[in-house]
Amino acid sequence: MTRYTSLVLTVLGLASVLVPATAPSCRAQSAPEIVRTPPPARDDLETDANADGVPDGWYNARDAVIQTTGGASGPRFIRFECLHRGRPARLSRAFGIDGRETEAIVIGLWIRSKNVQHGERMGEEPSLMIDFLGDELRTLSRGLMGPWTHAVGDRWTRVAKRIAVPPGTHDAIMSVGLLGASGTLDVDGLTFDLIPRRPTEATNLVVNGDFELGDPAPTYWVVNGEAHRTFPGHDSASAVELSKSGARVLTGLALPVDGVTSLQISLSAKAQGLRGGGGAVASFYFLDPAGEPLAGGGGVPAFQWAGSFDWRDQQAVVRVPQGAHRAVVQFEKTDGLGSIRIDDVEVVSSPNPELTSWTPFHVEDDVDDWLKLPPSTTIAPRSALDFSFLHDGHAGSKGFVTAKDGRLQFSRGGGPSSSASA
Ligand SMILES: [Ca+2]
Ligand SMILES: [Ca+2]
Ligand SMILES: [Ca+2]
Repeated sequence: MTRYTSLVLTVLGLASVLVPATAPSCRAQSAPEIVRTPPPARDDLETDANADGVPDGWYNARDAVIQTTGGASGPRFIRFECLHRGRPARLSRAFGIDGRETEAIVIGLWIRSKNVQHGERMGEEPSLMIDFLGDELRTLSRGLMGPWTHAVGDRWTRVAKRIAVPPGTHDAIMSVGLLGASGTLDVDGLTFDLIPRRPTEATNLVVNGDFELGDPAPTYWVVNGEAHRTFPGHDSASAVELSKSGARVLTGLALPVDGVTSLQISLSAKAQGLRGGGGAVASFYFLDPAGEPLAGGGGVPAFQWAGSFDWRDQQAVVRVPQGAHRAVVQFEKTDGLGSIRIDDVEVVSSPNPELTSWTPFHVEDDVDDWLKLPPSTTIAPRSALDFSFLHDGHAGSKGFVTAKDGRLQFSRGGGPSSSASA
């Protein structure tokens, strides 16, 4: 059975759950609207009051067993265990979402996996899918998390994703599990945040500066040299960690910096055993309107870190050079000694943060268009602006590198090589 058919069957099976027995088979125009329960803010999978072996609120369990110790959030969690590829180990949950009021749902969960082998068909991989249903339970769109493969090991890993909700949505059906892969997948501590359909202004030019979004690589960041999200973060679930030599993360600021005098960067950092002479650095790189690095192309340092220290808040102001159009902020570890964790990154224009206030996620172009970098012959190989590691082969054959849905892509289609998204 393909993933698609199995989902259709799931949906059909659910029709009886979602449509009350007394309702006519079609949603009558005059009938009062049925408001279904929204998802809980969090579900730690701790309760099985009716002792049916399935966490309360969930159904459609297959090869899913409640474990009573060792959870990521409270002792209990769900283990999917399956020896045979093609057998869809899973668990499902349905809830109401009013797409007129909710523009997105942020789903977070703790996962870990062992001995995972893909199923024989496409899509038979550990993942989470959520279908948004409109009138007459018609599927309007599907959101996906995962597949969780090599990037997730047998340590609890936090994944979280912002998934757009179509305006006509009434209900959502979610399934999580191995979904056709063999091996073991553990799941705990789900959170559901409904984002209201209301524009919210922000002055922070960094998207996902708190590193809470990631699946598991941090969304909206370019990751290189085995930089990765780590848990816990600074008063939060997640931060980013650089430990190997050459590990770096970078992101383009959401808006152009023409007319901006200076940029103020603030963040929290925690280090362990860094080299004395500055084992890790935070820098800005500035690009002209053609996407070329400004004269010299070198980074403008904001922080240099050395030694060991507990979480501390830091702030610096960096002048925007003449002719700069775009800016990239980058954290890099220059050698293999020690490690550094970074969280709560905020970059605002200085002295007036309001100068570059914007509405994240609302103006499609703001997010999907940033970091469009034309090919350059002047970028030093292996420097921060050398994006060649994103190229699959003939550089430029698929268009410029751009961002879409939080991942880097080529403007003429196709994703970057695995090093960018893994
Ligand atoms: Ca739990
Ligand atoms: Ca139960
Ligand atoms: Ca964080």
